[in-house]
Amino acid sequence: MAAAYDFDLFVIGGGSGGLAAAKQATDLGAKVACADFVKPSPQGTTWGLGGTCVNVGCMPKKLMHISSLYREVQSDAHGLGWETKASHSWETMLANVNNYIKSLNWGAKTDLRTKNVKYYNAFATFVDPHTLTLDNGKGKVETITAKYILIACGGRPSVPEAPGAKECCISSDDIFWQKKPPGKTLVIGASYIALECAGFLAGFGFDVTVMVRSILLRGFDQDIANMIGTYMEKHHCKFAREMVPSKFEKLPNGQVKVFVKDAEYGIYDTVLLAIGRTGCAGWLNLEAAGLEYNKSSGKIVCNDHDQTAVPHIYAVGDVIQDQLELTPVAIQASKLLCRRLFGGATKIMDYTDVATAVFTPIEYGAVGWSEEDAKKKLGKERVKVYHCSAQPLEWNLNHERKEDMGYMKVVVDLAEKEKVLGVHILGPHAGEVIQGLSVALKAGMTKEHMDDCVGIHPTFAESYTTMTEVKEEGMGAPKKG
Ligand code: FAD
Ligand code: NA7
Repeated sequence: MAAAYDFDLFVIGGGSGGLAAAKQATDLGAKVACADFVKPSPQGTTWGLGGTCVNVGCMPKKLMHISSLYREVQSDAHGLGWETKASHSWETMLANVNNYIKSLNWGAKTDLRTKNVKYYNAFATFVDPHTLTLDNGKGKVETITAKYILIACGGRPSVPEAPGAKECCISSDDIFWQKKPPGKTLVIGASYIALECAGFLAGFGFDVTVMVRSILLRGFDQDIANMIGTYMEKHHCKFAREMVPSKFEKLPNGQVKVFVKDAEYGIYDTVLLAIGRTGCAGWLNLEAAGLEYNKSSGKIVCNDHDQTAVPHIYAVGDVIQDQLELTPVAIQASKLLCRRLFGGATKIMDYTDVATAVFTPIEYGAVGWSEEDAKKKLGKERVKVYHCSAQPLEWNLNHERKEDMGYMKVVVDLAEKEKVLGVHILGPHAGEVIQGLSVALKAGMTKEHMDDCVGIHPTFAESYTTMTEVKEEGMGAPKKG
């Protein structure tokens, strides 16, 4: 008897979530296909298989961040006896980063072929709840059916209403592929993509200003957000506070004139928008599947089993409403979903206490609640905050860094034997440090566990094992731990 559907699972989107789902499902014996198609950015940038993380997100961002840190590392090295200072080539970095990304695109495609996942380089839209059309953009249109459909189409950078924004500005979809050095740059937005991009551009020596509408790093611990701002300001990055652009105009020489309240604010070689991201659900003709989505966020509501309002249609990753937009989150949710669909498993995604890092020039790693969150959720009386400042050893010998400080904060619940609710670290390799602490936090660590732990000397992170100072209400960072 012929199968009722062409595929057991059809995945829309070959990014972090989609590829993980396709591979997990096929490993469990399902007949799987995946469509990935990249619509060019308004500036015409496009890329290969692998989604945001690989092409225009985590990977190029982290490589450029690491590259930019070498400026400070060289200055530290000077204090340790090294004489020379090297110069940086945007063009060389870009060519090498782009070639590396292309190798990842190739690897992703080979992976699908090896695992017998049918890959369509085509744009998918719904015809009915079990049927999709696949348009390869070159005249080939196919129709397929699937028992289960997984929407993993991610999101794209939002564009503000201000006239000229679309024509004059670039976004994170462009900067990692832009062959020309960006020059004098205005970054608009103050969340982590904005600050990370501003940070690495300033690190390369470009003249960079960040235009901030309200606060830095909304949703993150605000003491630390402000310390990042102070550090970046000291390290070659300017901030224009409480401002939004009202208009953009392209000048004949290609530069962009930026207006605030319709008065000229400045002229820039590059204006980079990083004002958040919009889900791509609006592209899928979801109405044909009987599925609704949030028209302003472009996202889909799912239950805790990743299931949409149409039971055989699921969604994971950045396209889900009100969830963390992070690669490992999309991957984990996808794998667990496919194990439930095809492997008889029952475990669902746990979105709590997911560790994250902000790769600003001084890195920030966090897991669990911020001080603000903890006090809002439990009340001020129940929350105690330990903190300390510490200086990485190598900064001590660099006279330009005498004032630079790292910082750590541990938020605990007084009603639960000082169970740790949140850990925050600001300093070198914060992402690496917080990853280990996130396991401990997940396992129910208390402050006593931290105190009982013997530190590794001399490291920056050892300060976690010796924290005694309690943060009083309204207190800033202590001078030195
Ligand atoms: P995506 O990876 O975006 O994949 C979706 C794919 O579907 C895309 O290829 C898209 O073109 C395709 N598609 C869309 N519609 C269709 C359609 N109709 N038919 C076919 N294909 C379609 N996360 C971290 O964990 N750490 C970081 O350091 C980090 N840094 C970031 C830096 C930047 C600048 C950005 C933008 C993001 C960063 N992220 C980071 C977030 C991370 O990249 C995303 O959370 C992750 O890629 C989401 O995966 P996804 O599978 O949901 O979607
Ligand atoms: P976020 O986290 O959504 O933050 C958006 C930032 O842009 C934030 O600072 C906003 O300021 C600011 N914003 C939003 N709209 C505007 C307008 N119209 N004008 C000026 N500034 C604005 O975005 P990101 O891009 O950093 O990250 C998105 C996700 O992608 C993130 O979770 C990653 O995991 C991947 P506000 O604080 O609202 O005043």
